[in-house]
Amino acid sequence: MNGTRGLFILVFVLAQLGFTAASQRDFTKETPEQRAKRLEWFNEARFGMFIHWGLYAVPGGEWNGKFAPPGGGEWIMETMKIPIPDYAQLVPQFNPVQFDAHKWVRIAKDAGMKYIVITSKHHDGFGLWRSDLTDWCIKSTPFQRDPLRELADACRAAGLKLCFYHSIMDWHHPDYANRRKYHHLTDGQPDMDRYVEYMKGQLKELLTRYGPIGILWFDGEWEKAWTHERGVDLYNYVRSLQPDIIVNNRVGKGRAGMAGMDQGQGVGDYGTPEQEIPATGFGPGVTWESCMTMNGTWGYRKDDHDWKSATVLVRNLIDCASKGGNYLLNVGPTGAGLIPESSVERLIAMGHWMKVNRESIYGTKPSPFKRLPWGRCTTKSTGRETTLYLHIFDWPKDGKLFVPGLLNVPRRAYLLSDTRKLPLTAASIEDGLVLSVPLVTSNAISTTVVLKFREPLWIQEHGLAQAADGTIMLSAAEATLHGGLRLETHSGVENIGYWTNPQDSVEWEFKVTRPGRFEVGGSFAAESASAIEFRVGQQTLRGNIGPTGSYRQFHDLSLGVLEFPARGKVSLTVRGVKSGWQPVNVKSLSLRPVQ
Ligand code: H79
Repeated sequence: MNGTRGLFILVFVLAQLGFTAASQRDFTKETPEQRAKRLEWFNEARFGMFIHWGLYAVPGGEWNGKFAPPGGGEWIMETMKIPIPDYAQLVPQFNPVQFDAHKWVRIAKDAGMKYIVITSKHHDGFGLWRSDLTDWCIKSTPFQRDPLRELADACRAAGLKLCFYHSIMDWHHPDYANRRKYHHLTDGQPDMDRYVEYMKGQLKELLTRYGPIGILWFDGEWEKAWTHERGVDLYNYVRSLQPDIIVNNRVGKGRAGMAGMDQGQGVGDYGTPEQEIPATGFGPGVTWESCMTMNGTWGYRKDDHDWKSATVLVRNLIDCASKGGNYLLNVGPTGAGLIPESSVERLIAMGHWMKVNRESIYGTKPSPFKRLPWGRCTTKSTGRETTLYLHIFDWPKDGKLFVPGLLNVPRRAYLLSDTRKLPLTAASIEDGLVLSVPLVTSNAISTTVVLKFREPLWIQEHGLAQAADGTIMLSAAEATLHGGLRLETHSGVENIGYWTNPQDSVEWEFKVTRPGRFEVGGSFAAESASAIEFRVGQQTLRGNIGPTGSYRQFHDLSLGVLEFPARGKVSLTVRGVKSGWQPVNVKSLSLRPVQ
Protein backbone atom coordinates (compact mmCIF):
# COMPACT_ATOMS: atom_id res chain seq x y z
CA MET A 1 0.00 0.00 0.00
CA ASN A 2 1.21 3.43 -0.92
CA GLY A 3 2.26 5.35 2.23
CA THR A 4 0.47 8.57 1.38
CA ARG A 5 -2.72 6.69 0.70
CA GLY A 6 -2.44 4.82 4.03
CA LEU A 7 -2.01 8.09 5.86
CA PHE A 8 -4.96 9.53 4.02
CA ILE A 9 -7.15 6.62 5.06
CA LEU A 10 -5.95 6.86 8.66
CA VAL A 11 -6.74 10.59 8.80
CA PHE A 12 -10.09 9.91 7.20
CA VAL A 13 -10.96 7.21 9.72
CA LEU A 14 -9.85 9.40 12.64
CA ALA A 15 -11.91 12.28 11.32
CA GLN A 16 -14.93 10.01 11.15
CA LEU A 17 -14.29 8.81 14.69
CA GLY A 18 -13.91 12.38 15.88
CA PHE A 19 -17.10 13.31 14.15
CA THR A 20 -19.12 10.50 15.71
CA ALA A 21 -17.55 11.08 19.11
CA ALA A 22 -18.70 14.70 19.03
CA SER A 23 -22.24 13.96 17.95
CA GLN A 24 -22.77 10.37 19.05
CA ARG A 25 -24.79 10.89 22.20
CA ASP A 26 -28.38 11.59 21.55
CA PHE A 27 -29.55 13.07 24.82
CA THR A 28 -33.12 13.26 23.56
CA LYS A 29 -33.26 9.49 24.07
CA GLU A 30 -33.31 8.70 27.76
CA THR A 31 -35.62 6.52 29.81
CA PRO A 32 -38.58 8.15 31.58
CA GLU A 33 -36.84 7.30 34.86
CA GLN A 34 -33.62 9.07 33.85
CA ARG A 35 -35.59 12.07 32.75
CA ALA A 36 -37.69 12.15 35.92
CA LYS A 37 -34.52 12.02 38.01
CA ARG A 38 -32.95 14.90 36.08
CA LEU A 39 -36.11 17.02 36.40
CA GLU A 40 -36.71 16.12 40.04
CA TRP A 41 -35.35 19.30 41.65
CA PHE A 42 -37.23 21.43 39.14
CA ASN A 43 -40.55 19.71 39.77
CA GLU A 44 -40.12 20.15 43.51
CA ALA A 45 -38.98 23.78 43.36
CA ARG A 46 -42.24 25.32 42.05
CA PHE A 47 -40.97 28.90 42.41
CA GLY A 48 -38.11 30.71 40.69
CA MET A 49 -36.86 34.22 39.97
CA PHE A 50 -36.41 35.48 36.43
CA ILE A 51 -33.97 38.38 36.03
CA HIS A 52 -33.93 40.50 32.87
CA TRP A 53 -30.86 42.68 33.07
CA GLY A 54 -28.70 44.22 30.39
CA LEU A 55 -27.81 47.45 28.58
CA TYR A 56 -31.54 48.22 28.17
CA ALA A 57 -31.79 48.84 31.92
CA VAL A 58 -29.95 52.15 31.34
CA PRO A 59 -32.60 53.84 29.11
CA GLY A 60 -35.38 52.14 31.12
CA GLY A 61 -37.86 52.39 28.25
CA GLU A 62 -36.99 55.95 27.18
CA TRP A 63 -35.03 56.87 24.08
CA ASN A 64 -34.28 60.46 22.99
CA GLY A 65 -36.97 61.82 25.29
CA LYS A 66 -39.64 59.43 23.98
CA PHE A 67 -41.06 56.40 25.72
CA ALA A 68 -41.03 53.18 23.71
CA PRO A 69 -44.32 51.40 22.96
CA PRO A 70 -45.42 48.78 25.53
CA GLY A 71 -42.88 45.98 25.88
CA GLY A 72 -40.00 48.30 24.99
CA GLY A 73 -37.87 47.58 28.02
CA GLU A 74 -35.55 44.83 26.82
CA TRP A 75 -37.09 45.26 23.35
CA ILE A 76 -36.19 48.96 23.06
CA MET A 77 -33.57 48.46 20.33
CA GLU A 78 -36.18 46.83 18.11
CA THR A 79 -39.26 48.90 18.96
CA MET A 80 -37.37 52.21 18.61
CA LYS A 81 -35.35 50.94 15.61
CA ILE A 82 -32.06 51.94 17.20
CA PRO A 83 -29.02 51.43 14.94
CA ILE A 84 -26.11 49.52 16.50
CA PRO A 85 -23.74 52.53 16.87
CA ASP A 86 -26.44 54.46 18.76
CA TYR A 87 -27.34 51.49 20.98
CA ALA A 88 -23.62 50.97 21.62
CA GLN A 89 -23.56 54.35 23.37
CA LEU A 90 -25.14 52.50 26.30
CA VAL A 91 -21.96 50.47 26.81
CA PRO A 92 -19.92 53.24 28.54
CA GLN A 93 -23.05 54.12 30.58
CA PHE A 94 -23.47 50.62 32.03
CA ASN A 95 -21.87 50.87 35.44
CA PRO A 96 -24.19 49.29 38.02
CA VAL A 97 -21.95 49.85 41.01
CA GLN A 98 -24.77 49.11 43.44
CA PHE A 99 -25.11 45.56 42.14
CA ASP A 100 -24.84 43.16 45.08
CA ALA A 101 -25.26 39.52 44.13
CA HIS A 102 -25.72 38.44 47.74
CA LYS A 103 -28.54 40.95 48.14
CA TRP A 104 -30.33 39.75 44.99
CA VAL A 105 -30.00 36.13 46.03
CA ARG A 106 -31.20 36.98 49.55
CA ILE A 107 -34.30 38.70 48.09
CA ALA A 108 -35.07 35.60 46.00
CA LYS A 109 -34.42 33.18 48.82
CA ASP A 110 -36.50 35.13 51.35
CA ALA A 111 -39.38 35.13 48.88
CA GLY A 112 -39.21 31.34 48.81
CA MET A 113 -37.65 31.03 45.37
CA LYS A 114 -35.45 28.00 44.69
CA TYR A 115 -33.72 29.04 41.47
CA ILE A 116 -32.69 32.12 39.52
CA VAL A 117 -32.75 32.45 35.73
CA ILE A 118 -30.73 35.45 34.56
CA THR A 119 -30.27 36.80 31.03
CA SER A 120 -26.70 35.86 30.10
CA LYS A 121 -27.66 37.33 26.70
CA HIS A 122 -30.96 38.84 25.58
CA HIS A 123 -32.06 39.63 22.03
CA ASP A 124 -29.67 42.62 21.80
CA GLY A 125 -26.84 40.07 21.88
CA PHE A 126 -24.96 41.80 24.70
CA GLY A 127 -23.31 39.37 27.13
CA LEU A 128 -23.51 39.90 30.87
CA TRP A 129 -20.26 37.99 31.35
CA ARG A 130 -16.66 38.51 30.25
CA SER A 131 -16.66 36.57 27.01
CA ASP A 132 -13.44 35.87 25.13
CA LEU A 133 -15.34 35.62 21.85
CA THR A 134 -16.62 39.18 21.46
CA ASP A 135 -16.24 42.71 22.78
CA TRP A 136 -20.04 43.00 22.79
CA CYS A 137 -20.19 42.10 26.46
CA ILE A 138 -19.71 43.47 29.93
CA LYS A 139 -15.92 43.60 29.68
CA SER A 140 -16.33 46.68 27.43
CA THR A 141 -18.26 48.59 30.11
CA PRO A 142 -16.75 50.62 32.95
CA PHE A 143 -18.18 47.93 35.23
CA GLN A 144 -15.12 45.71 35.36
CA ARG A 145 -16.78 42.91 37.34
CA ASP A 146 -18.41 39.64 36.27
CA PRO A 147 -21.99 39.63 37.62
CA LEU A 148 -22.53 36.01 36.58
CA ARG A 149 -19.56 34.87 38.64
CA GLU A 150 -20.74 36.89 41.62
CA LEU A 151 -24.24 35.44 41.25
CA ALA A 152 -22.87 31.92 40.85
CA ASP A 153 -20.94 32.30 44.12
CA ALA A 154 -23.89 33.86 45.96
CA CYS A 155 -26.30 31.18 44.69
CA ARG A 156 -23.97 28.39 45.73
CA ALA A 157 -23.62 29.89 49.21
CA ALA A 158 -27.40 30.23 49.58
CA GLY A 159 -28.30 26.85 48.05
CA LEU A 160 -30.16 28.24 45.04
CA LYS A 161 -29.71 26.96 41.51
CA LEU A 162 -28.30 29.43 39.01
CA CYS A 163 -29.73 29.20 35.49
CA PHE A 164 -29.14 31.11 32.26
CA TYR A 165 -31.59 32.66 29.83
CA HIS A 166 -29.91 32.78 26.41
CA SER A 167 -31.43 34.33 23.32
CA ILE A 168 -31.02 32.50 20.02
CA MET A 169 -32.26 35.55 18.13
CA ASP A 170 -29.45 38.13 18.05
CA TRP A 171 -30.01 41.67 16.79
CA HIS A 172 -26.31 42.51 16.91
CA HIS A 173 -24.34 39.63 15.44
CA PRO A 174 -23.81 40.06 11.68
CA ASP A 175 -24.11 36.31 11.05
CA TYR A 176 -27.55 35.89 12.62
CA ALA A 177 -29.66 35.10 9.55
CA ASN A 178 -32.69 37.32 10.20
CA ARG A 179 -30.81 40.61 10.22
CA ARG A 180 -32.60 43.78 11.23
CA LYS A 181 -33.16 46.13 8.29
CA TYR A 182 -32.67 49.23 10.45
CA HIS A 183 -29.06 48.20 11.06
CA HIS A 184 -28.28 48.54 7.33
CA LEU A 185 -25.56 45.90 7.65
CA THR A 186 -23.58 45.70 4.43
CA ASP A 187 -20.70 43.40 5.36
CA GLY A 188 -21.49 40.36 3.21
CA GLN A 189 -24.18 37.78 3.79
CA PRO A 190 -25.01 36.39 7.23
CA ASP A 191 -23.74 32.86 7.79
CA MET A 192 -25.98 31.06 10.28
CA ASP A 193 -23.57 28.13 10.66
CA ARG A 194 -20.90 30.55 11.76
CA TYR A 195 -23.36 32.20 14.13
CA VAL A 196 -24.17 28.83 15.71
CA GLU A 197 -20.46 28.17 16.21
CA TYR A 198 -20.20 31.53 17.98
CA MET A 199 -23.25 30.80 20.13
CA LYS A 200 -21.89 27.35 21.06
CA GLY A 201 -18.56 28.94 21.97
CA GLN A 202 -20.34 31.36 24.26
CA LEU A 203 -22.44 28.60 25.79
CA LYS A 204 -19.28 26.63 26.42
CA GLU A 205 -17.93 29.57 28.39
CA LEU A 206 -21.18 29.76 30.36
CA LEU A 207 -21.27 26.03 31.05
CA THR A 208 -17.62 25.55 32.02
CA ARG A 209 -16.87 28.65 34.10
CA TYR A 210 -19.66 28.92 36.64
CA GLY A 211 -20.13 25.42 38.02
CA PRO A 212 -23.29 23.35 37.59
CA ILE A 213 -26.07 25.33 35.91
CA GLY A 214 -29.68 24.33 36.60
CA ILE A 215 -31.43 25.33 33.38
CA LEU A 216 -30.62 26.73 29.99
CA TRP A 217 -33.61 28.87 29.16
CA PHE A 218 -33.49 29.54 25.42
CA ASP A 219 -35.69 32.14 23.75
CA GLY A 220 -36.00 33.94 20.42
CA GLU A 221 -36.35 30.65 18.54
CA TRP A 222 -39.38 31.65 16.49
CA GLU A 223 -37.67 33.30 13.54
CA LYS A 224 -36.92 31.54 10.27
CA ALA A 225 -33.22 31.54 11.08
CA TRP A 226 -33.84 28.74 13.59
CA THR A 227 -34.82 25.17 12.65
CA HIS A 228 -35.81 21.97 14.42
CA GLU A 229 -32.55 20.32 13.35
CA ARG A 230 -30.48 23.15 14.79
CA GLY A 231 -32.57 22.83 17.96
CA VAL A 232 -31.85 19.12 18.38
CA ASP A 233 -28.15 19.76 17.77
CA LEU A 234 -28.04 22.62 20.31
CA TYR A 235 -29.93 20.55 22.90
CA ASN A 236 -27.39 17.76 22.56
CA TYR A 237 -24.50 20.21 22.64
CA VAL A 238 -25.65 21.82 25.87
CA ARG A 239 -26.24 18.46 27.54
CA SER A 240 -22.89 17.14 26.36
CA LEU A 241 -21.31 19.97 28.39
CA GLN A 242 -23.54 19.43 31.44
CA PRO A 243 -25.47 16.14 31.17
CA ASP A 244 -27.77 16.93 34.10
CA ILE A 245 -28.83 20.35 32.89
CA ILE A 246 -32.48 21.06 32.07
CA VAL A 247 -33.25 22.79 28.76
CA ASN A 248 -36.56 24.52 28.05
CA ASN A 249 -38.59 23.82 24.91
CA ARG A 250 -37.60 27.08 23.22
CA VAL A 251 -34.41 25.37 22.13
CA GLY A 252 -36.56 23.89 19.35
CA LYS A 253 -39.47 24.90 17.14
CA GLY A 254 -42.31 23.01 18.81
CA ARG A 255 -43.75 25.82 20.95
CA ALA A 256 -47.28 26.81 19.98
CA GLY A 257 -47.60 30.53 20.75
CA MET A 258 -47.61 32.10 24.19
CA ALA A 259 -49.43 29.06 25.63
CA GLY A 260 -45.89 27.70 25.44
CA MET A 261 -46.53 23.98 25.10
CA ASP A 262 -45.12 21.84 22.30
CA GLN A 263 -47.26 20.82 19.40
CA GLY A 264 -45.99 18.36 16.88
CA GLN A 265 -42.23 18.03 16.66
CA GLY A 266 -40.62 19.46 19.77
CA VAL A 267 -37.30 19.29 21.57
CA GLY A 268 -36.39 20.30 25.11
CA ASP A 269 -37.50 19.27 28.56
CA TYR A 270 -40.43 21.46 29.47
CA GLY A 271 -43.13 23.83 28.28
CA THR A 272 -42.93 27.58 28.75
CA PRO A 273 -46.25 29.44 28.95
CA GLU A 274 -45.46 33.16 28.88
CA GLN A 275 -47.56 35.73 30.77
CA GLU A 276 -50.30 33.16 31.27
CA ILE A 277 -51.15 30.17 33.42
CA PRO A 278 -52.70 27.18 31.66
CA ALA A 279 -56.38 26.61 32.42
CA THR A 280 -55.62 23.04 33.51
CA GLY A 281 -52.54 20.91 34.01
CA PHE A 282 -51.32 18.46 31.37
CA GLY A 283 -51.15 15.23 33.34
CA PRO A 284 -48.16 13.35 34.72
CA GLY A 285 -44.91 13.50 32.79
CA VAL A 286 -45.56 16.93 31.29
CA THR A 287 -43.38 19.54 32.94
CA TRP A 288 -44.02 23.26 32.56
CA GLU A 289 -43.25 26.65 34.03
CA SER A 290 -45.22 29.88 33.58
CA CYS A 291 -43.01 32.93 33.35
CA MET A 292 -44.56 36.26 34.20
CA THR A 293 -43.71 39.89 34.84
CA MET A 294 -44.71 41.71 38.04
CA ASN A 295 -45.63 44.82 36.07
CA GLY A 296 -45.93 44.79 32.27
CA THR A 297 -42.26 44.65 31.26
CA TRP A 298 -39.35 42.20 31.60
CA GLY A 299 -36.44 44.63 31.45
CA TYR A 300 -36.48 47.67 33.75
CA ARG A 301 -38.90 50.37 32.58
CA LYS A 302 -39.09 53.49 34.67
CA ASP A 303 -42.59 54.44 33.45
CA ASP A 304 -44.21 51.04 34.06
CA HIS A 305 -46.10 51.27 37.35
CA ASP A 306 -48.72 48.66 36.53
CA TRP A 307 -47.84 46.27 39.36
CA LYS A 308 -49.74 43.13 40.22
CA SER A 309 -50.69 42.89 43.89
CA ALA A 310 -48.97 40.47 46.24
CA THR A 311 -52.32 38.67 46.51
CA VAL A 312 -52.44 38.05 42.77
CA LEU A 313 -48.80 36.92 42.73
CA VAL A 314 -49.22 34.44 45.60
CA ARG A 315 -52.42 33.07 44.07
CA ASN A 316 -50.66 32.68 40.73
CA LEU A 317 -47.96 30.62 42.43
CA ILE A 318 -50.62 28.45 44.09
CA ASP A 319 -52.52 28.18 40.80
CA CYS A 320 -49.39 26.90 39.02
CA ALA A 321 -48.62 24.41 41.79
CA SER A 322 -52.22 23.14 41.79
CA LYS A 323 -51.81 22.31 38.09
CA GLY A 324 -48.37 20.72 38.47
CA GLY A 325 -46.31 23.65 37.16
CA ASN A 326 -43.70 26.15 38.29
CA TYR A 327 -43.98 29.94 38.56
CA LEU A 328 -41.01 31.93 37.25
CA LEU A 329 -41.55 35.48 38.42
CA ASN A 330 -39.54 38.29 36.85
CA VAL A 331 -37.65 41.28 38.18
CA GLY A 332 -35.98 43.93 36.02
CA PRO A 333 -33.11 45.52 37.95
CA THR A 334 -32.11 49.12 37.18
CA GLY A 335 -29.01 50.40 35.45
CA ALA A 336 -27.67 51.12 38.92
CA GLY A 337 -27.92 47.44 39.81
CA LEU A 338 -30.95 47.54 42.08
CA ILE A 339 -34.11 45.43 42.05
CA PRO A 340 -36.94 48.01 41.98
CA GLU A 341 -38.44 48.70 45.40
CA SER A 342 -41.97 47.84 44.17
CA SER A 343 -40.71 44.36 43.26
CA VAL A 344 -38.87 43.93 46.55
CA GLU A 345 -41.99 44.86 48.55
CA ARG A 346 -44.05 42.25 46.75
CA LEU A 347 -41.39 39.58 47.11
CA ILE A 348 -41.21 40.27 50.85
CA ALA A 349 -44.99 39.83 51.09
CA MET A 350 -44.74 36.57 49.14
CA GLY A 351 -41.98 35.46 51.50
CA HIS A 352 -44.18 36.09 54.52
CA TRP A 353 -46.87 33.94 52.99
CA MET A 354 -44.36 31.24 52.02
CA LYS A 355 -42.84 31.12 55.49
CA VAL A 356 -46.14 29.81 56.85
CA ASN A 357 -47.33 27.89 53.78
CA ARG A 358 -44.17 26.57 52.11
CA GLU A 359 -45.04 22.96 52.87
CA SER A 360 -48.18 23.31 50.70
CA ILE A 361 -46.12 24.39 47.65
CA TYR A 362 -42.72 22.64 47.47
CA GLY A 363 -42.73 19.08 46.22
CA THR A 364 -46.50 18.98 45.89
CA LYS A 365 -48.54 17.18 43.27
CA PRO A 366 -51.47 18.70 41.36
CA SER A 367 -55.05 18.90 42.55
CA PRO A 368 -57.20 15.76 42.31
CA PHE A 369 -60.29 17.98 41.89
CA LYS A 370 -61.57 19.34 38.60
CA ARG A 371 -63.02 22.39 40.29
CA LEU A 372 -63.22 23.92 43.74
CA PRO A 373 -65.48 26.92 44.20
CA TRP A 374 -63.29 28.76 46.74
CA GLY A 375 -59.71 28.24 45.56
CA ARG A 376 -57.18 25.55 44.74
CA CYS A 377 -55.72 22.31 46.07
CA THR A 378 -52.26 20.71 46.12
CA THR A 379 -51.36 17.24 47.42
CA LYS A 380 -48.55 15.13 48.77
CA SER A 381 -48.28 11.48 49.57
CA THR A 382 -45.72 9.68 51.67
CA GLY A 383 -46.06 5.98 52.33
CA ARG A 384 -49.67 5.34 53.28
CA GLU A 385 -50.45 8.94 54.08
CA THR A 386 -52.06 11.37 51.67
CA THR A 387 -52.21 15.07 52.45
CA LEU A 388 -54.54 17.57 50.82
CA TYR A 389 -53.69 21.25 51.08
CA LEU A 390 -56.80 23.32 50.49
CA HIS A 391 -55.89 26.86 49.44
CA ILE A 392 -58.81 29.09 50.37
CA PHE A 393 -58.96 32.31 48.34
CA ASP A 394 -62.60 33.08 49.21
CA TRP A 395 -63.12 32.46 52.90
CA PRO A 396 -66.60 31.13 53.82
CA LYS A 397 -68.48 33.85 55.71
CA ASP A 398 -70.51 31.30 57.68
CA GLY A 399 -67.44 29.36 58.81
CA LYS A 400 -68.47 26.27 56.84
CA LEU A 401 -66.07 25.18 54.13
CA PHE A 402 -67.67 22.71 51.73
CA VAL A 403 -65.34 20.46 49.73
CA PRO A 404 -67.59 19.14 46.96
CA GLY A 405 -67.04 15.54 45.93
CA LEU A 406 -64.65 14.57 48.74
CA LEU A 407 -66.18 11.46 50.29
CA ASN A 408 -63.52 10.38 52.83
CA VAL A 409 -63.39 11.82 56.31
CA PRO A 410 -59.85 13.01 57.11
CA ARG A 411 -57.95 11.53 60.01
CA ARG A 412 -56.77 15.02 60.85
CA ALA A 413 -57.80 18.52 59.73
CA TYR A 414 -56.11 21.74 60.81
CA LEU A 415 -54.99 25.16 59.62
CA LEU A 416 -51.41 25.19 58.34
CA SER A 417 -50.88 28.51 60.14
CA ASP A 418 -51.87 26.94 63.48
CA THR A 419 -48.68 25.81 65.20
CA ARG A 420 -50.78 23.82 67.71
CA LYS A 421 -52.60 22.10 64.85
CA LEU A 422 -55.93 22.32 66.69
CA PRO A 423 -58.35 19.99 64.96
CA LEU A 424 -61.10 21.37 62.75
CA THR A 425 -64.40 19.53 62.85
CA ALA A 426 -65.07 17.62 59.65
CA ALA A 427 -68.40 16.07 58.69
CA SER A 428 -69.41 14.07 55.64
CA ILE A 429 -72.67 15.04 54.00
CA GLU A 430 -74.34 13.60 50.92
CA ASP A 431 -71.83 14.70 48.29
CA GLY A 432 -68.87 16.17 50.05
CA LEU A 433 -67.14 17.20 53.23
CA VAL A 434 -68.00 20.14 55.46
CA LEU A 435 -65.24 21.64 57.58
CA SER A 436 -65.91 24.03 60.44
CA VAL A 437 -63.40 26.84 60.19
CA PRO A 438 -63.03 30.14 62.08
CA LEU A 439 -65.44 32.88 60.99
CA VAL A 440 -62.61 35.12 59.90
CA THR A 441 -59.25 34.26 58.45
CA SER A 442 -55.98 35.84 59.45
CA ASN A 443 -54.65 35.66 55.91
CA ALA A 444 -56.73 37.28 53.19
CA ILE A 445 -54.25 36.29 50.44
CA SER A 446 -54.89 32.58 50.87
CA THR A 447 -55.35 30.37 53.90
CA THR A 448 -54.29 26.74 53.87
CA VAL A 449 -56.31 23.93 55.42
CA VAL A 450 -54.47 20.62 55.82
CA LEU A 451 -56.32 17.31 55.56
CA LYS A 452 -54.58 13.99 56.29
CA PHE A 453 -55.82 10.61 55.13
CA ARG A 454 -54.63 7.06 55.67
CA GLU A 455 -56.77 5.45 52.99
CA PRO A 456 -56.85 6.25 49.26
CA LEU A 457 -58.82 9.35 48.34
CA TRP A 458 -62.39 8.86 47.27
CA ILE A 459 -63.47 11.78 45.15
CA GLN A 460 -66.67 11.84 43.18
CA GLU A 461 -67.39 15.17 41.62
CA HIS A 462 -70.95 15.57 40.55
CA GLY A 463 -70.34 18.32 38.17
CA LEU A 464 -72.22 21.53 38.25
CA ALA A 465 -75.37 22.04 40.23
CA GLN A 466 -77.98 24.71 40.76
CA ALA A 467 -77.17 27.59 43.07
CA ALA A 468 -79.50 28.65 45.89
CA ASP A 469 -81.47 30.94 43.56
CA GLY A 470 -81.83 28.18 40.97
CA THR A 471 -79.22 29.63 38.57
CA ILE A 472 -76.75 27.35 36.81
CA MET A 473 -73.44 28.97 35.82
CA LEU A 474 -71.39 27.18 33.17
CA SER A 475 -67.83 28.48 32.84
CA ALA A 476 -65.39 27.89 29.99
CA ALA A 477 -63.07 25.84 32.20
CA GLU A 478 -65.85 23.41 33.07
CA ALA A 479 -66.81 22.56 29.50
CA THR A 480 -65.81 19.49 27.56
CA LEU A 481 -64.45 20.62 24.19
CA HIS A 482 -64.92 18.61 21.01
CA GLY A 483 -62.90 19.20 17.83
CA GLY A 484 -60.21 21.88 17.57
CA LEU A 485 -61.57 24.04 20.36
CA ARG A 486 -59.19 25.22 23.05
CA LEU A 487 -59.38 26.84 26.43
CA GLU A 488 -57.43 30.11 26.38
CA THR A 489 -56.45 32.47 29.19
CA HIS A 490 -55.97 36.20 28.70
CA SER A 491 -55.25 38.46 31.68
CA GLY A 492 -56.47 35.73 33.99
CA VAL A 493 -59.79 35.35 32.17
CA GLU A 494 -60.54 32.00 30.62
CA ASN A 495 -62.53 31.53 27.44
CA ILE A 496 -63.16 28.90 24.80
CA GLY A 497 -61.45 29.86 21.54
CA TYR A 498 -60.17 28.56 18.21
CA TRP A 499 -63.78 27.89 17.20
CA THR A 500 -63.17 28.08 13.49
CA ASN A 501 -65.20 25.03 12.54
CA PRO A 502 -68.97 25.24 13.19
CA GLN A 503 -69.05 21.44 13.57
CA ASP A 504 -66.91 21.67 16.72
CA SER A 505 -68.95 21.62 19.87
CA VAL A 506 -68.91 22.54 23.52
CA GLU A 507 -70.60 20.37 26.09
CA TRP A 508 -71.55 20.98 29.71
CA GLU A 509 -72.97 18.41 32.11
CA PHE A 510 -74.80 19.51 35.21
CA LYS A 511 -77.36 18.43 37.74
CA VAL A 512 -80.86 19.87 37.82
CA THR A 513 -82.49 19.69 41.24
CA ARG A 514 -85.27 22.19 40.57
CA PRO A 515 -86.67 21.66 37.07
CA GLY A 516 -88.34 24.40 35.04
CA ARG A 517 -87.82 26.90 32.26
CA PHE A 518 -84.48 28.73 32.07
CA GLU A 519 -83.35 31.83 30.26
CA VAL A 520 -80.14 31.07 28.39
CA GLY A 521 -77.53 33.81 28.58
CA GLY A 522 -73.82 33.98 27.97
CA SER A 523 -70.71 36.04 27.56
CA PHE A 524 -69.48 36.00 23.95
CA ALA A 525 -66.97 37.79 21.74
CA ALA A 526 -67.08 37.80 17.93
CA GLU A 527 -65.67 39.99 15.19
CA SER A 528 -68.61 39.40 12.86
CA ALA A 529 -72.21 38.37 13.35
CA SER A 530 -72.60 34.64 13.92
CA ALA A 531 -75.16 32.09 15.03
CA ILE A 532 -74.99 29.19 17.47
CA GLU A 533 -77.33 26.40 18.42
CA PHE A 534 -78.05 24.89 21.84
CA ARG A 535 -79.20 21.31 22.16
CA VAL A 536 -80.64 19.47 25.16
CA GLY A 537 -82.19 16.11 24.32
CA GLN A 538 -84.77 16.84 21.59
CA GLN A 539 -84.83 20.61 22.22
CA THR A 540 -82.88 23.11 20.18
CA LEU A 541 -82.47 26.83 20.54
CA ARG A 542 -80.80 29.19 18.08
CA GLY A 543 -79.06 32.35 19.15
CA ASN A 544 -77.49 35.23 17.26
CA ILE A 545 -74.13 36.59 18.41
CA GLY A 546 -72.21 39.82 17.93
CA PRO A 547 -70.27 41.48 16.45
CA THR A 548 -68.85 42.65 19.78
CA GLY A 549 -65.87 44.67 18.52
CA SER A 550 -63.14 42.05 18.81
CA TYR A 551 -62.35 38.50 19.94
CA ARG A 552 -61.29 39.94 23.31
CA GLN A 553 -64.35 42.08 23.92
CA PHE A 554 -67.05 40.04 25.64
CA HIS A 555 -70.71 41.04 25.72
CA ASP A 556 -73.45 39.49 27.81
CA LEU A 557 -76.28 38.30 25.62
CA SER A 558 -79.64 36.72 26.27
CA LEU A 559 -80.50 34.08 23.68
CA GLY A 560 -83.85 32.52 24.55
CA VAL A 561 -85.42 29.90 26.79
CA LEU A 562 -84.79 26.17 27.31
CA GLU A 563 -86.73 23.80 29.50
CA PHE A 564 -85.34 21.15 31.85
CA PRO A 565 -88.52 19.30 32.74
CA ALA A 566 -87.14 16.75 35.22
CA ARG A 567 -84.62 16.38 38.01
CA GLY A 568 -81.37 14.71 37.07
CA LYS A 569 -78.26 14.97 34.97
CA VAL A 570 -78.46 17.21 31.89
CA SER A 571 -76.06 17.51 28.98
CA LEU A 572 -76.13 20.79 27.05
CA THR A 573 -74.32 20.98 23.71
CA VAL A 574 -73.49 24.13 21.78
CA ARG A 575 -72.63 24.04 18.07
CA GLY A 576 -72.20 26.55 15.27
CA VAL A 577 -75.01 27.08 12.76
CA LYS A 578 -73.46 26.20 9.42
CA SER A 579 -74.95 29.02 7.34
CA GLY A 580 -73.50 32.35 8.33
CA TRP A 581 -71.05 30.90 10.83
CA GLN A 582 -68.19 33.10 12.07
CA PRO A 583 -65.78 32.25 14.90
CA VAL A 584 -67.04 33.01 18.40
CA ASN A 585 -65.21 33.06 21.74
CA VAL A 586 -67.23 31.89 24.72
CA LYS A 587 -66.47 32.88 28.31
CA SER A 588 -69.49 31.43 30.10
CA LEU A 589 -73.18 30.53 29.92
CA SER A 590 -75.83 31.23 32.50
CA LEU A 591 -79.18 29.47 32.92
CA ARG A 592 -81.62 31.49 35.03
CA PRO A 593 -85.01 30.19 36.10
CA VAL A 594 -87.96 32.03 34.55
CA GLN A 595 -91.14 32.26 36.62
O1 H79 B 1 -37.51 37.74 27.51
C1 H79 B 1 -38.87 38.08 27.58
C2 H79 B 1 -39.33 38.77 26.34
O2 H79 B 1 -38.44 39.80 25.94
C3 H79 B 1 -39.34 37.66 25.36
N1 H79 B 1 -39.63 36.48 26.15
C4 H79 B 1 -39.74 36.86 27.51
C5 H79 B 1 -39.36 35.77 28.45
C6 H79 B 1 -40.33 37.86 24.33
N2 H79 B 1 -40.03 37.85 23.10
N3 H79 B 1 -41.10 38.01 22.39
N4 H79 B 1 -42.08 38.11 23.16
C7 H79 B 1 -41.66 38.04 24.41
C8 H79 B 1 -43.41 38.27 22.70
C9 H79 B 1 -43.39 39.20 21.57
C10 H79 B 1 -43.84 40.44 21.80
C11 H79 B 1 -43.86 41.38 20.72
FE1 H79 B 1 -43.53 43.24 21.12
C12 H79 B 1 -44.99 42.09 20.33
C13 H79 B 1 -42.78 41.78 19.94
C14 H79 B 1 -43.20 42.87 19.16
C15 H79 B 1 -44.56 43.06 19.40
C16 H79 B 1 -43.56 43.36 23.14
C17 H79 B 1 -44.32 44.36 22.57
C18 H79 B 1 -42.24 43.51 22.65
C19 H79 B 1 -42.26 44.62 21.84
C20 H79 B 1 -43.50 45.14 21.78
